[in-house]
Amino acid sequence: FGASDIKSVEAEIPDEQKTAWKKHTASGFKNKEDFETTLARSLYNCDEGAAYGGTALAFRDRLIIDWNKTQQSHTFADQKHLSLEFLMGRALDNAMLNVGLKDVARDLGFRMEDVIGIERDAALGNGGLGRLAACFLDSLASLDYPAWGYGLRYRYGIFKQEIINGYQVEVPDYWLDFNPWEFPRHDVTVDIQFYGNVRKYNDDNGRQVSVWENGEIVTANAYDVPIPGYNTPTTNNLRLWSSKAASGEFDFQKFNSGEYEQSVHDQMRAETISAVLYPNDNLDRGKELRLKQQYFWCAASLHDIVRRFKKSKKAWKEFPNQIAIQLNDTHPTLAIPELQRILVDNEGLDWDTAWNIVVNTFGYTNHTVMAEALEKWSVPLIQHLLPRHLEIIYEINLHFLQYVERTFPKDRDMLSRVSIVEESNPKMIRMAFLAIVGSHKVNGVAELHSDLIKTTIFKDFVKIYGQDKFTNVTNGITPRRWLHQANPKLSELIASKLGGYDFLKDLTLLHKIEAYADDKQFRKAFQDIKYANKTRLANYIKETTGVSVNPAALFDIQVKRIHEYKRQQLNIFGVIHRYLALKAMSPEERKKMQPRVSIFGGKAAPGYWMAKCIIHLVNEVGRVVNNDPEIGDALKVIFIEDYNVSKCEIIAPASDISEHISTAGTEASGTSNMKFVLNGGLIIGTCDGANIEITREIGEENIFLFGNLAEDVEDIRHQHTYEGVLIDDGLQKVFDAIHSGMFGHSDEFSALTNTVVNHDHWLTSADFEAYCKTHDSIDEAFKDQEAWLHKTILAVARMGFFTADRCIEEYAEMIWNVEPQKLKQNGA
Ligand code: NBY
Repeated sequence: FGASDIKSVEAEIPDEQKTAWKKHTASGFKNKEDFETTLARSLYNCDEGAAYGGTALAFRDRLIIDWNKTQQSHTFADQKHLSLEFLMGRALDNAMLNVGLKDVARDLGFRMEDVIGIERDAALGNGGLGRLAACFLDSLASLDYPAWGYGLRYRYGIFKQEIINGYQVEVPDYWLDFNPWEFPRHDVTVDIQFYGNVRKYNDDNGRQVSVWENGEIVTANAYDVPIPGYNTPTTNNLRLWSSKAASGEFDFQKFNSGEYEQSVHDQMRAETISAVLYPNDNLDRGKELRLKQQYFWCAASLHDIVRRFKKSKKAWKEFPNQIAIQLNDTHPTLAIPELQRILVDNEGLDWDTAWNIVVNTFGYTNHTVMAEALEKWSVPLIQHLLPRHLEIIYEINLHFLQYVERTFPKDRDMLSRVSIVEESNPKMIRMAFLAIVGSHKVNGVAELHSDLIKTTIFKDFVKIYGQDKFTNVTNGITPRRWLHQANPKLSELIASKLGGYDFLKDLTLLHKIEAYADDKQFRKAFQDIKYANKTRLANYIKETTGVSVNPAALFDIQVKRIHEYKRQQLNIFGVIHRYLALKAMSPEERKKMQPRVSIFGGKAAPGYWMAKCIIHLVNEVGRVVNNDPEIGDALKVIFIEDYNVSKCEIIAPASDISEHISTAGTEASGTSNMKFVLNGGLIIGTCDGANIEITREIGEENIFLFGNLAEDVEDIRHQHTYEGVLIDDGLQKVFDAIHSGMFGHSDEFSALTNTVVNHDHWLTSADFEAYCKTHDSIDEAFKDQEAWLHKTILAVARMGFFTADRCIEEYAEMIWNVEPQKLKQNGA
């Protein structure tokens, strides 16, 4: 927190509080002076900001002890998670929960929520992919797996979203002012090379050797973040790399020869590499700086991994038995040619031996089938930035294509279809293909998605490698953060029936609350908790938007990145449809309607025009509807600004219905669907991603599914192309209302309506009627609160499968071949 964020509270602190402070801080600070010097303030002049600082530092010190023990005991064998994104959210609450001292912290005399609320989110990610990485870290530590995460220490995380006059405005997220959760490791640095040239010579044995030289050097500095497991001393490590200009003699020479300005300029150029998180989700932009980030982080991480392995003095062939590296999407794919380069060029292994090690080390997780999101890099760009890697990629491709040719001698087209090098102008490297060729396992993130990758984008690779290389690990979420931390009262209610909190480590135990689905008292308690959570969200909405919403209304929530494939436009068109219907009713009829609050939240990538139009429309509809005296509580439309992890912790427990309505076949899995159901909300969704497995687990009578199926989407798109789009009657009325200027100048939204009329790639019209009807049946169902509660309780009871712990166990068994390593109590 910056000094300016802290309102200094001069008032005397009550005596009990001073005592509590002293008692508590005793675990983290030697004495009052120690505390004061750490925080540079008087103990008796302490506001929430200082309370946060003190508490965080105290808990951090607790973590360090277990962290050191864990790192000493996990010497060399590790899983490594390479992810460009870790969407961690806040750490303090989680640290207190995992260390089991949350109650102690309550003694401090502050409202814990206020103290916790001071912390800024560590928002080093865009959306589901980054959050998944964070949930996996929590599960790995909680299950005692020796594992490290490797990422980039962005100076600016995902931008902060402000809504000004209904439009999204992006504000930089400078989050590092005060971050007690990271430890700079001044002794851990790696020099990373870019550009330069490749020199070849023959060594004494006549073997050709390649040397990559004369490049520009940037230094990677390590910052470590402790990752505490729940109810275990295991504390793993997240290592984030920060870029700095290399500070070798070279720089001093420059400095001494009077090139002071140049040397400062070099410094800034180097620091740019880890400066900012690219804010695109599911879109590949091909910027040079992004490629630099990728190589910088892959190379630093691999260097670190290899350095640790070499200390073990084991033979190279042991490398894949000691180390498993999981690639979170294709962003870390350069790690594949980089490891090959290290083994061949630096360690002198022959190509095939090295390649065998590489393939057995890596696993690749795919998160999308959408063409626009599949990463490609132009050959001239790679040639310029990483000349030796390009040679290696070509050689990998040569060996691969020779194999394909031998195996499928008659299928000449196959070679160009599967080639890692796309023969376009300029030529492009297809990163997903490189990731498949360089990994021993490839997985999708939900059953439908894993099937789709095998039958569409990676079909040929299934022919080449066989079915066994391709597998599925359906995503999950950590119940520690997403149930216990976000919804402590529900967690407590469940614990009261299950005789404790074991379910937080074995979520399948939840099935035991099925027995209470018909229990009057339990239902009442469950309902009261939902109402309290909705009230908390209503208060937050009032504070931040000024709009009053009734907690008794049906809360209908869609929060996620804004994307056409996720179809927030379908939702807002549906809301307009409802508004028009309400307007056409008599006041008596309107009174009979189920009151609703439609809540939206999510960021649009700054360059994604259509997504920004959707945000604008939601805000304009809200402005009109919320101020329409005829409508009152019957409908409210809210856009929650700057949706992020910590806001999700307030939002997820407060839904009656949440929306997961992507065009079938486009949402790889989705994970917020799991969060909402686990917190006692039902969902409206398409047959897409993990919705399908959620339906299988909780029962189709407990979910509202609608819309065309994935297998029919292509045919419908074809129809659109050849016969034009048929606009649904109800949707036409919505478009007419928009065109009439009801929600402001209609030009502002013409892109949104035109795209539906012209090709409707996302099937907004084709699914519209079914969508609206399903919402009508939700209104009906909600009226019978007892039946509704029955459904929600059963749904919660059956969500055990969707814990991230289960994912980690599946990865460990199918892909990494590793076992947990429990710390002995004495820490040995
Ligand atoms: O990953 C999401 C999927 O859309 C979602 O269905 C799935 O549940 C989740 C976890 O598996 N993907 C996602 O969040 N992707 C990104 O955020 C992302 C970020 C950057 C880039 C691509 C995708 N990029 O190319 O820069």
